[in-house]
Amino acid sequence: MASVINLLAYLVLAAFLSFCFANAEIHHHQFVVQQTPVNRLCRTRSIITVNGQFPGPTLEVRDGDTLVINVINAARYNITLHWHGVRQMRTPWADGPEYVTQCPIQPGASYTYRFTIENQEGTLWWHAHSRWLRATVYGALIIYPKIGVPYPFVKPKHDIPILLGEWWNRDIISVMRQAIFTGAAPNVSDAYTINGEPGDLYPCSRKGVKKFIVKSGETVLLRIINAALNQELFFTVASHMLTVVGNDAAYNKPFTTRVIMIGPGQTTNVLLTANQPAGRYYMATRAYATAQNAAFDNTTATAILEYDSVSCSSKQGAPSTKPVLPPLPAFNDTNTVTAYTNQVRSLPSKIGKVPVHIDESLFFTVGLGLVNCIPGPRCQGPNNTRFAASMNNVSFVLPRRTSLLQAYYQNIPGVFTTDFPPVPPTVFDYTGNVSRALWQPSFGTKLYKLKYGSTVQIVLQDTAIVSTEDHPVHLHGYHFYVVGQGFGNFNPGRDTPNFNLIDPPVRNTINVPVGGWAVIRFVADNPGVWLMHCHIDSHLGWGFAMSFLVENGHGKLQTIEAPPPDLPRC
Ligand SMILES: *[C@@H]1O[C@H](CO)[C@@H](O)[C@H](O)[C@H]1NC(C)=O
Ligand SMILES: *[C@@H]1O[C@H](CO)[C@@H](O)[C@H](O)[C@H]1NC(C)=O
Ligand SMILES: *[C@@H]1O[C@H](CO)[C@@H](O)[C@H](O)[C@H]1NC(C)=O
Ligand SMILES: *[C@@H]1O[C@H](CO)[C@@H](O)[C@H](O)[C@H]1NC(C)=O
Ligand SMILES: *[C@@H]1O[C@H](CO)[C@@H](O)[C@H](O)[C@H]1NC(C)=O
Ligand SMILES: *[C@@H]1O[C@H](CO)[C@@H](O)[C@H](O)[C@H]1NC(C)=O
Ligand SMILES: *[C@@H]1O[C@H](CO)[C@@H](O)[C@H](O)[C@H]1NC(C)=O
Ligand SMILES: [Cu+2]
Repeated sequence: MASVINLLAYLVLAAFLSFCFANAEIHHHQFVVQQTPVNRLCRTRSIITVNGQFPGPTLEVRDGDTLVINVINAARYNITLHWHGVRQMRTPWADGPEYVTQCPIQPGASYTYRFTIENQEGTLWWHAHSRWLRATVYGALIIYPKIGVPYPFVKPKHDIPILLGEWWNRDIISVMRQAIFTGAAPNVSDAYTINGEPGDLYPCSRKGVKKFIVKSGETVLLRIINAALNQELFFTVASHMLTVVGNDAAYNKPFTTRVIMIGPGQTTNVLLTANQPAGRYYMATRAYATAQNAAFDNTTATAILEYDSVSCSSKQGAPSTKPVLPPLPAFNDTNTVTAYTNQVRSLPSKIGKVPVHIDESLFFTVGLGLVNCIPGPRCQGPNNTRFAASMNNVSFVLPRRTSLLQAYYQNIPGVFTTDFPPVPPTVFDYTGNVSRALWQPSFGTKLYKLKYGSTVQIVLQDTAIVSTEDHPVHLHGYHFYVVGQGFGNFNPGRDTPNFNLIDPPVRNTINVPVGGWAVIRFVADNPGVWLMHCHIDSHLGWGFAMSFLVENGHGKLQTIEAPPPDLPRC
């Protein structure tokens, strides 16, 4: 009898396993990084692309699938690719940030990224993680639910990926090099783009304007990705309400809004129902800029949402109607941003358990700094300085000899230290009038070590050094719960009791409010070296980063996999 039951149990288990694995697919792709001529804003210039496409190829997978992406570098720059928001459980070798988890893929070389999507659904994206190359090297990564698993909302008729970007008339590496040379802020972009096109409010852009066709009455899913290099953005669609259903590959309780704000690195999934009179409506995006006295690109990119009945009649010779331009908030409208942000609540049934007991309580100040220098061409920051940025006053310096992960895995000494401070080295009025004596950060390659499985809370506190500013802070290898947010200095006595432990947003990139703070929690259940940084690339270049070193736990499932044989060498 017992053996019959055992046999039955075995058969059920076998059927279950084969059901699970039969559904998981392995997707092979070849990504050739190359120079590609494109024409924008009345001029042709050669940009770096993947497979000649701008934006790059869209990857479409299901939860549980494996991606095998062979990257061939046929361009003249070092490059790496990052799969933004993918947890990379035990596969930190495939994460991508240059000199953090790998050495760059040099011109003529190749590397194969191999990773599995584990328990993630929604919109993510991929981009270069090597100097500023992500300005043009990026694409969408769409993760559908497993076969038979429904969305927690009405199934959209189709998906429209919307990639917001930034365009420079000059070669992006020259823009970066000039900023590195002078120490001043980099030149701002010349245009924003929607799926690679600036839209018809810019010169010479009418022909390329992106058009998205919808049928009257249908509901579509816009998968909005902010791929801009240095700019947080507002996004809206004329006359249509947006129903927000997901952020950074996590579902939220649906709510409607006219406008969203999205930081670089973030994604927002919104449902849009074509319930307006048949016509043509602009989608528009422009800056949310919070730094004081800082230049920003004040232009507006557009694309067109077009009802199909209008497309048909214009094909038959009827004059096409001029699209309606929607209003957008003022560039510094933080009230609108706060009201929007406060509406985001996750779907508790989809997010697992929010950590309540905290093992590691960390407090990181984040923001800019200035380094004094001798007046001259390399000292063009404000009042004889060069710009810097830091977390807990440490401006992050990347190693050059090898990557942090390789140094850790192979026990190479002298590449990093593990003394990143858990709290600010100096306590001061972070968002007040900060003494000039505190503005110059220290420099180092400091990691913070976490035990496998520890529960972590980080208070991210903006500072007023140089200027307060809204910073999109991204953590690699994890998503986290955003349990609180506010303005001014974080006050544990006042603010902790107000934490949301019921339905906090789940994200991989959090906009730390201008002159304020955000508190995140996560469980350190993914061993490896994981970069945390501002997703504004100019701030990252100035040192706004740190890394966690998460130790292995017990057994194979809690241990980093061996490095792939083709891992690039420095
Ligand atoms: C940056 O802008 C300045 C002023 O407009 C211009 O002179 C310079 O050539 C620009 N540099 C680059 C690299 O675009
Ligand atoms: C930005 O441009 C708009 C017009 O598009 C203008 O009204 C506004 O004053 C500009 N703002 C800044 C700060 O330049
Ligand atoms: C936004 O900027 C305008 C100047 O363009 C200024 O008059 C206004 O006070 C600013 N608003 C906020 C909330 O900072
Ligand atoms: C630079 O100096 C001027 C004049 O002293 C001052 O008004 C300004 O605030 C200073 N800027 C910075 C960023 O320190
Ligand atoms: C900020 O503090 C400095 C001295 O540390 C003082 O000279 C300055 O007036 C203060 N500024 C404001 C706006 O309070
Ligand atoms: C950062 O460190 C530098 C160098 O030790 C020091 O001069 C500065 O006051 C520190 N600033 C803060 C905010 O801790
Ligand atoms: C490209 O990467 C190699 C290996 O790390 C390095 O030696 C070289 O300096 C890099 N080139 C540039 C331009 O950064
Ligand atoms: Cu930043």
